[in-house]
Amino acid sequence: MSLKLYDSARSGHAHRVRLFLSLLGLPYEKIPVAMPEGAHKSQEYLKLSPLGQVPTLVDGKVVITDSTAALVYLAIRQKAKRWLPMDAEGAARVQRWLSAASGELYRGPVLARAGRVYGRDVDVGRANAESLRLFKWMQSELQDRQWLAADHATIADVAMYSYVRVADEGGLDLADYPAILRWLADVEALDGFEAMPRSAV
Ligand SMILES: N[C@@H](CCC(=O)N[C@@H](CS)C(=O)NCC(=O)O)C(=O)O
Repeated sequence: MSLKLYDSARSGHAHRVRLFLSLLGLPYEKIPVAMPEGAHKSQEYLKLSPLGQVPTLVDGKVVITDSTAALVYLAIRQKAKRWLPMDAEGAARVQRWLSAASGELYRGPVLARAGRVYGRDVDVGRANAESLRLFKWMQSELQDRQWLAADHATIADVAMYSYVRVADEGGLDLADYPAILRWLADVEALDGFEAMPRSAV
């Protein structure tokens, strides 16, 4: 098996990549990284991922240490244009959401959850405000369209899904955003969908 994923079950960043591998039906070897024990900062793992982050995707000699980069890599590797349109406008529309996944989503729902679930020292007010801004934007985008970046599912939807699904673990309520709830259900109905594990809060 040439694909290996250095993984952590409750990491939404890792789940994004597991979800896409599953949607593509690609076999891979899963290598758990024991984050609570600090395995992601071990000398051995830092040789692979210099920032000591999970996930890392390895394909033979190719090492990819970022979840959205891994989605792009897999889509192009599989020539899966459906998941990553290659025309200028289509690619830019997808990239907008990959940026949001590492930007607004991270500063909002990801940090809100990290504070509640992992006891990380976060500015809760700021994370909540960022989340509100993101959810309002997603709600308005998804009101008139089924998917975030195209008229079909793309890696934009895969990148945004995992942490929005578990937003409640960060104390965030999606009840006021029916279009987001409908979109989550649409992602979950895709062939090959794999669920994001929940944490006890
Ligand atoms: N930009 C990276 C961020 C990944 C990330 O922040 N992973 C967390 C686990 S959910 C991590 O490894 N944190 C440890 C650290 O940043 O030192 C990606 O998208 O893969």
